[in-house]
Amino acid sequence: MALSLHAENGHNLWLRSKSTGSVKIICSKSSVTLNIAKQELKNSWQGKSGATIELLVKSDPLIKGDGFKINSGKIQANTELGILYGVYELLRHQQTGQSINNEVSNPSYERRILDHWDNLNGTIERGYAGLSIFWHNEKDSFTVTEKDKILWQEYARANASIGINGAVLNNVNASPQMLSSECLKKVKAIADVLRPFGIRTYLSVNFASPAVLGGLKTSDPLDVEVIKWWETKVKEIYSLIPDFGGFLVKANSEGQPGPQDFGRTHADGANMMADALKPFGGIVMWRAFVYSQKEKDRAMQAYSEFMPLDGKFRNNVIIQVKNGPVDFQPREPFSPLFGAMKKTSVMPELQITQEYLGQSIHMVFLATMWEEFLQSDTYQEGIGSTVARCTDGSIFQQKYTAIAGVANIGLDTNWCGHPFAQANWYAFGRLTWNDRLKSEQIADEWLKLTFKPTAQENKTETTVLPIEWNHNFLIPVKQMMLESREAAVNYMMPLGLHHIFAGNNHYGPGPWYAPKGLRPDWTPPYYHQADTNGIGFDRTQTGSNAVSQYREPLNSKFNDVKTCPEIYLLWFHHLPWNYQMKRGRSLWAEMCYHYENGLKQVREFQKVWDKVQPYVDPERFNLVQNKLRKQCINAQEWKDGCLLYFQQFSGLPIPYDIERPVNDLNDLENRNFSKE
Ligand code: GCW
Repeated sequence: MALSLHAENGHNLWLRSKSTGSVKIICSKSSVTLNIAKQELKNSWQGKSGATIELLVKSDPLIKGDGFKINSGKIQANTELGILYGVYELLRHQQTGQSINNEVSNPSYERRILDHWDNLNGTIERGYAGLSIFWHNEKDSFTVTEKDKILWQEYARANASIGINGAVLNNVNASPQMLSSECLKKVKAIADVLRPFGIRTYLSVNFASPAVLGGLKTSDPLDVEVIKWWETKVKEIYSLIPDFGGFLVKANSEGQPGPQDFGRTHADGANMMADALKPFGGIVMWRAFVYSQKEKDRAMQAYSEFMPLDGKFRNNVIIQVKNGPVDFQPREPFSPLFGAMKKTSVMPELQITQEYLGQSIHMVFLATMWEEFLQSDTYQEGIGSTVARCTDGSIFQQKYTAIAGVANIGLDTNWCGHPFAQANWYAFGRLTWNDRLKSEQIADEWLKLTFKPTAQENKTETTVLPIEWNHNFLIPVKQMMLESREAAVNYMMPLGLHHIFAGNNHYGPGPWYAPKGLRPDWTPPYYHQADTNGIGFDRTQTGSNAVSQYREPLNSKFNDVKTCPEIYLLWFHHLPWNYQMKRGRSLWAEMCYHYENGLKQVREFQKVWDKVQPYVDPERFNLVQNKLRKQCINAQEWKDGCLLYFQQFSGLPIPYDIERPVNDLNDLENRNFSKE
C-alpha cells in the first residue's frame, strides 16, 4: 500500500482539513467573530454537500458563558464567541467521525489561559521550539510586521479551535519594561489581532515596576504614590486595550521582588493591584510558587505561606497554584492548597512546555498526567472533591474560575518542536473546556485531526480504508501516547522520586548534582536523601510532616507506608534499600525494574513508529523517528546514571535479568546535558 501523502511541516496543527462539499449558512447577524465562524464552516465542511446550518445567537438557560447548543443543523449560543466554539466542535465531529446528537457544551473554567514565558529579547524561558512569536529582540522588540500579524492570527485561531480564551504575553520573571508606554502599544497591536478569536490579553508584571520603571522611591504596596502609579498605569492599559484581562504576578519567589520586600504580605500586594484593576473588570493571578531556603521542606511552603491568608484576598484575585507542591515534576501528588483555600479563588497552573519531561526531544503525552491531577480526590468537602471540582466552581462559589498552562509554543515551523508536543497544547485546551474528558478521547481526536490522510489524499487509487487506518495507525500510536508519560516516570524518577535532574537545564539525570555553595533545595540530594540506609524524603508525621497538609483520609493514607500508593512512596517515605515491596521484591530491585521497563517502553515506541511509516508523510515520520532515537539514548542515560549512582549507596547488585548499563557513571557525571 502506498498513499500519496503530502509532506507536512506541521504548521497547520490539528486544523488541516479542507472542505469536501458546500454548506448553506443561515445567520441573521454579522460581526468579525461571526464572519470567522462562517468562513471556517465553508473552508472545512465535511458534512453532506449542500446541507444547511443555522447559527443563532440567542440566550438559553442551559447555555453558560461562551458555551453552545448544537445539533446537525443548528448551533445556538449566548455569545458570538459561543457560535465560533460551536462551529469548531461541529467540524471536529465531522473530521473525527463522531455523531452529532443534540448536545449542550459548557466550559468547565471561565478563563482558559496560556502563559507564555517569553522575554522581551525574544528568548523563551523553558522554551524548546524556537524564539518568541511575540517579541523579537532587544532592538526591534516593539515593531510589528505583517508577518507577525499573520502568525498571531494563526495562533489565535488554533487556540479558539480548542477553547483557549486568554494569553499572558510575557514571562512571569517579568521585565519592568513590559509596562513602558512603548511596549504597551505593541501589546495593543497583539490584542487587536487576538480579539476576534476571543483571546483576551494579560501581562505578567514586575512588582518593583513603580520604582524601576516609574522612578518612585519605593514599590511598597501601601504607599500612596505607588498605589497611584498602578492606578494610572492600569488606566493607560485599558485606554489601549478595553478588554484587557489583568496581571499575572510572581512575587517573592526565586529572586523576584514582592510585597515582603517592604514588610507586607502577599495579600497586601495582590489587593493593591486588584483594586486598581477592579473598575475595569480586570483580575490578578497571584502565584503561590514560593519557597525560601530556610524552610526544611520545600514541598510545604506554598501551603504554609498562603493558608493563613485565606479569605484576605479581594474577589478579583485568583491564587495560581502549580499542580504539584514542588515544581512540574514527572509525577507529584496534587498541591494540598487545592480545596483547602475555601474563601479564596484558586486556579491550577499546568506546564505544557516539557521542562522536566524531555523538552522537545521526548514524546510524552501529558493528558494522562493532567487527568490524574484533575481527578485526584482532595476529600476537602467529602468524597469526590476532586481538584477539578474544587477549582471549576462545582464546589466553591468562586467569583472567577480559571486554569493556566505554560505554553510550549515558539517560532519553529511546527510551533512546538516535536510533532507530538502539539498534542499537549491541544490536550490542554480540550481539558480546560471539559475537565472531565478522558485522555483516550483527546489522543483519539488529535491523531485523527493531525495524521489522518486528508480527503484529497484519499482520492488516489490507493485509498486507505478507515478501518485499515484505525487498525494499523490509530490504535498502536494512541496506545503509545497513553503509555508515554508513565514510561518517562519509569526511566526518570519512578516510585515518587523527584527533582533529580542535572542542574539548570533539567533534561538529563543528575542525582549527584550538588555544587558547593548552592542552596540545598536546588540540588537533587535534598530530594532523594539517598544514603547507605535507604532512599526517599521523609514527609511523614515523624519527618517533615508534609502529610499533615492533606485532609483525612489522605493524611493517614500517605503517612502509613503500608497504605501510601507506591507511585508516591519515596515522595513521602525514607525507606531501607531492602524494604519489601508489594510485589515481593526489595525496594532496590523494584527501582531497577522500573528504570529497565521505562527504557524498554521507549524501545517499543520506536518499533511502533517504524511500523506506521506507510501512513505518515516522510517529513513528520523522519522527525519523530529521529527524536525517538534521541529519547532512547537519554532514557538509557537516565537508567544507567540513576542505577549506578544509587548503587553506590545500596551496595546491591542490579538484578541479573536486567540489561547491564552501557554508560559509565563517571562519564555521565561529567557530561553537560544540553538538550541535544
Ligand atoms: O520550574 C521553574 C523553572 C523556572 C521558572 C519557575 C517558575 C519562570 O525552572 O524557569 O521561572 O519554575 O515557575 O516561576
